[in-house]
Amino acid sequence: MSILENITSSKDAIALEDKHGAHNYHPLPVVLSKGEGVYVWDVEGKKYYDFLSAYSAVNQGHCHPKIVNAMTEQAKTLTLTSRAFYNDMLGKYEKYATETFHFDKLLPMNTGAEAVETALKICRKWAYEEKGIVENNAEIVVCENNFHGRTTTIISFSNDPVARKNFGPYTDGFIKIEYDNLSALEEVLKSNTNVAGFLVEPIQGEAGVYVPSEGYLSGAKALCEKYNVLFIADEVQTGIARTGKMIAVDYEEVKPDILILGKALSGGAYPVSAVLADDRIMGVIRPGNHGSTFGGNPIAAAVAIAALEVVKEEKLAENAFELGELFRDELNKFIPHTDLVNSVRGKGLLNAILINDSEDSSTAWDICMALKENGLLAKPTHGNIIRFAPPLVMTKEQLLDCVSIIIKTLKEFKND
Ligand code: IF1
Repeated sequence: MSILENITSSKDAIALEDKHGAHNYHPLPVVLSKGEGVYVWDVEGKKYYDFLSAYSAVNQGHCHPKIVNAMTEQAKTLTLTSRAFYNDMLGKYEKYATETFHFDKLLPMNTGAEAVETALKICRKWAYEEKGIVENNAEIVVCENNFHGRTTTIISFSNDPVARKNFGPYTDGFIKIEYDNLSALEEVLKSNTNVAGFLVEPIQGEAGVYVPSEGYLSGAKALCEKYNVLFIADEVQTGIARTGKMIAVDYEEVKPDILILGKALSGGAYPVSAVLADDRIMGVIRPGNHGSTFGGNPIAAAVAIAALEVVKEEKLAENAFELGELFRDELNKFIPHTDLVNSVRGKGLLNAILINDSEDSSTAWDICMALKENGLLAKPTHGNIIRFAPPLVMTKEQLLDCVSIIIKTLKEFKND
């Protein structure tokens, strides 16, 4: 009998994972077995609004028929060739995506972290071969409280002890500065001629949905141009219409030198990530420099085309913009009437509320548990911040229903 047949309860499923799986997450105690649009169902059949969207990977909604159809049709035809040979889907995807985001070239990868690593490698190689920095001396500027993935190099420049400690020795060549601080960036670019690039999240997601000051991104890009440094935008979480624009840097009309995409590039159906750049930068990559077994596979290509078409056809960026404004307006009307929430912040449908309690309190978690009971799934980021990121296909009525669930839950919450 297949193992799948005897998961009859959430309790069973949790026990299986607990016994057989590495404990690298602490999930909310809910076991999901079905997803459709903005809804997910647990093993017992309870229905929830999904207000996390798998960390902004399911922007197009769960199991979007167009994306699922593209995936299943391709899966029945040709799944993987490796890049040892050409396939008939990759070129189509590369053309569609480079025209969508206005770049000359795309390098296809699978996870966000792989795409970040790819961008770091391209930046360093450009620094040595085009900028003329002495080999092995390139520095890349990053921001405090960044999150760019979990590889050894990426956590080398993290300041989150839980993500970093006991994974050394660490990779050299990174300089950390304060986020949303242009003079700190100018200071380091003025005093260090070995800087190759500046890697930044247009909104810091995991840090707690920190939206930088107006003008920060355009100011940073201008400084990068002034000092011949590559502006590298990590839009893995903020991209693909999540913040109310196709990519978040569009708010300041900034064109990154290197653009990193992932998560909703596939609508959450399949691991697809990508690095985009113009020829003057991507041209440093030659055969044998970089790759991956699954990077650019036919299923990924078919899924990504469909996922991007859905974003355009269903005007998801416009919807995220409007519903985000509505969401923050409604919560800002409520916040003066509660001492549980200090503020709400975000752009489009990437938002978070700040809970009025210490970082190490369980209040944010307890509120998420109460939200779960009331049919809405969300999870705290750091300590006292709860991220709210529903699929972008949400309707106004559904959003207002979610707002009433959140307000009802906060009103009833007993912080004992
Ligand atoms: C976890 C959140 C964290 C990302 C940005 C690259 C990556 C991510 C801006 C790497 C991934 C995920 C990873 C997941 C939790 C989630 C996350 F902010 F989205 F909530 F951790 F910060 N750049 N973010 O946000 O992409 O390799 O995961 O495909 O690792 O716990 P990935």
